[in-house]
Amino acid sequence: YKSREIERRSLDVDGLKRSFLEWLVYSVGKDARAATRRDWFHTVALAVRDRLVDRWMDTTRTYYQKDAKRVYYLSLEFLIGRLLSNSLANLGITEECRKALDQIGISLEDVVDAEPDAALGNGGLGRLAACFLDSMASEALPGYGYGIRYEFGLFEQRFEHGWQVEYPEQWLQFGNPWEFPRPEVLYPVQFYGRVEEFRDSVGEKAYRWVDAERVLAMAYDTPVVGYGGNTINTLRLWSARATRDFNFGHFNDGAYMKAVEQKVLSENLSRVLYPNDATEGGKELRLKQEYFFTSASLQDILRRYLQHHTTFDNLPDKAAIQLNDTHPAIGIAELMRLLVDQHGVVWDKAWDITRATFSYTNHTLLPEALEAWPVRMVERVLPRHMQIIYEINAKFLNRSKARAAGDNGRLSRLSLIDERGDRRVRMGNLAFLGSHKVNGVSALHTDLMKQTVFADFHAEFPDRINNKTNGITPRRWLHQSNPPLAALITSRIGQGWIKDLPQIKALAEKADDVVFREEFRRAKRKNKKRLAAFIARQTGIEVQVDSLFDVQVKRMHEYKRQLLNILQAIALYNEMRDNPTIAWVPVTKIFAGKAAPSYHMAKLIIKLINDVAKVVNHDPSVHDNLKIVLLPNYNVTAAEIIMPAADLSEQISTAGMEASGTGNMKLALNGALTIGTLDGANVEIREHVGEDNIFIFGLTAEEVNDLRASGGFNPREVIASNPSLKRALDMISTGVFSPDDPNRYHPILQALTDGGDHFLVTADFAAYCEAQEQAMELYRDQEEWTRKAILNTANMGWFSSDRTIMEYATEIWDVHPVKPEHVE
Ligand code: 26Q
Repeated sequence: YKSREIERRSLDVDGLKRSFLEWLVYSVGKDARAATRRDWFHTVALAVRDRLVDRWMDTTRTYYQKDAKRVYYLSLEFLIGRLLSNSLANLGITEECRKALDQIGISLEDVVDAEPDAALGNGGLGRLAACFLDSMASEALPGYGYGIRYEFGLFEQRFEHGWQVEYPEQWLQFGNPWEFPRPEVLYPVQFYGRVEEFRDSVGEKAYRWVDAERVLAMAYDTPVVGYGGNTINTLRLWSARATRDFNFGHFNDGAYMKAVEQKVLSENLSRVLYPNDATEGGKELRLKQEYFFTSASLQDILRRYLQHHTTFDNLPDKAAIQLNDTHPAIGIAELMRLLVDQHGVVWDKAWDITRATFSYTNHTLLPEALEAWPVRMVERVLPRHMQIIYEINAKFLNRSKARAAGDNGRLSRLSLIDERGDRRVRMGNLAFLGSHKVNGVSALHTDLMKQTVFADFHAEFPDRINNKTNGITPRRWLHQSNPPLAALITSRIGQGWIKDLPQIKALAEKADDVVFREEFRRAKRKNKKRLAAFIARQTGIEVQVDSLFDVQVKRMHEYKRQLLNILQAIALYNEMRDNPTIAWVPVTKIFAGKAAPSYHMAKLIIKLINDVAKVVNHDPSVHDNLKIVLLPNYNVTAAEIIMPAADLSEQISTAGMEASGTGNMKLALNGALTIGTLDGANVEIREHVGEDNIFIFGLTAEEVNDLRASGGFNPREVIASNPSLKRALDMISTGVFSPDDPNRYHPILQALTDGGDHFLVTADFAAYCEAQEQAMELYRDQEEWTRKAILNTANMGWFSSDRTIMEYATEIWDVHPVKPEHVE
């Protein structure tokens, strides 16, 4: 046994190779001749997993023995992507693994490519949660992720005749080698039923939730490997299981089949991720998902706490719970219920404990995206929670009344219940009130929170709102995804930057070094070739590697203004055709992103981009100087190929609408120059990279606000006075891009004109085109472009999620690094 254990831990080429061959035969059940790529992926993943387990258990045991304060990151989304190359890189055994596979005649890249992309999230919010897991483990913070183990991740996007079509994403189809099912970690979660009042042992009024339906939450654990492999934390995802209580009692025929059917249906709870990254108004299943995973997580957190404690007085000293948006905000009422109803804590004490334990991150100001559940639904699905919310609200409004004298609107705005129309529970207000800290995700966004959605709460609790500008993990987003640039950087400044990104600043002085610039360009070119091959494989479009790669990759949303980008592409197309003798800078416009399945306008913009691409890409008169590509099925895996290859990063949201953005950071870190508005974290990116190294254009958030307030903006006038914009819109409206259906884009044109152009596409068009021209002009001067690209990479150190997570740790959680004690 001893030698076998050592073999399972061995990190050298020989040990790895022996492990692979053993796993292939005895666990995957194939011999090397019959094994498919997928078999090899499972083989390698299981062998690598062996190398994690000891250190994983050491980490968990150390936290337990020290009774360390833990942070629990509650999120309905974890967009983690593939884990094999991540685990190898963080363990530092990528090359050993490559050699071991080489000796068997297998390519590591092929094996890595056989892993499905774990897409348990929509976009920025879910990917941020994944970056935070990486940073917590790399900073040795005792951090746990809690979420749902969706059977179906975010849908697979295909284009059929240029239209988005959604297919189920079956990432678990062939099994998941990274997860450990924990069938013994099982918690009951209830729904429906009613509340009974009774007198407790000392004659006080008390409540119990009865006649409810029950579902079980079963845990699946995935190890989260920190850089260097010393800390290995846990991501615990819950899966819905039917209770077995239908085995008790007997049924007549019909009732039996109905009962079984009920049980089967209850497992639908964890079936699928909601694909909306903004709003999914009032869907009961979504509310049930939110409560399901929140309740299971809180039960688990309390169970762990009670291993060392007998009262709840010290809960806030041992557990910090972070709410990733309002999606788990029902947890505030649930913790109150668990403390008061289940554990007999008195209300006021329970409230103090709850507030000291929770904190809340807001990710959006869009009014339509703020969760507000109908009171009627909450009453029915979670009757006891509705009572608790009323109680919290009554006590709060009573206290605030004194100070709200003379201002009736203020009290109704502070209320947890929106009384206008059908009554709704404002989850943002609940999250704010139940937390000791509330944060925004960029400096501008945090300021706007104070001025808009939470203005009244900010007046009431002036110390509660704080900023935590987002970040990205340099491990996945530079070290793993950009090997040529990572190697170049390490060759000049060592590898300290991987764990301490601000060290990358040392590259700045190399921006003036011709040789370094040449090498930097060569790395970028390698990445562009890889992306060009990927584009050809995915779309059949051939692009010029030396053209300017102009990249906009993100969810499709009107506020992100892919429409502005494609309109500029049409204008550029026209100029190129009008002036065929000019030596144009060749441009490749690369788009990628999914639209929510019910978001018709976003889907129509996808179709427009595909239609424009078809015309432009086949027009010989532009001499291949312009290509337009819309890549299907954007996900983390595609992002890892796209980010390193970009020259220009499109961050062009209507100012005031993008809370932060994180793709902007990935692109700038990989040496793309940003063209963008002063929105979200773009503002801070400009401050760090310097205004000479970024293309800023357009209205500011304040100007947008004023313009809308004054009502003094007429898009028709703007269009009439800008011939190139007018021409582009006329081409769309006359069916140049949709000869089969000339009226197809009427809704888009309508929104830009009679609709009042809510996202100010026409208002920013001229400024945007000017900034684009500056970018193309600069690109002619490759030395100057490269210099600025290097300065972007060199100045992005602050945007590491390690910095972000340490700010949360010290300023919100009071959680400290705990180094695992490894035992032999
Ligand atoms: C809500 C209710 C019902 C169904 C779905 C949802 C839902 C799901 C996902 C609402 C919002 C989201 C995701 C939001 C999101 O990704 N926001 C982005 O968060 C990033 C990280 O902070 C920011 O960088 C982006 O600016 C912000 O748009």
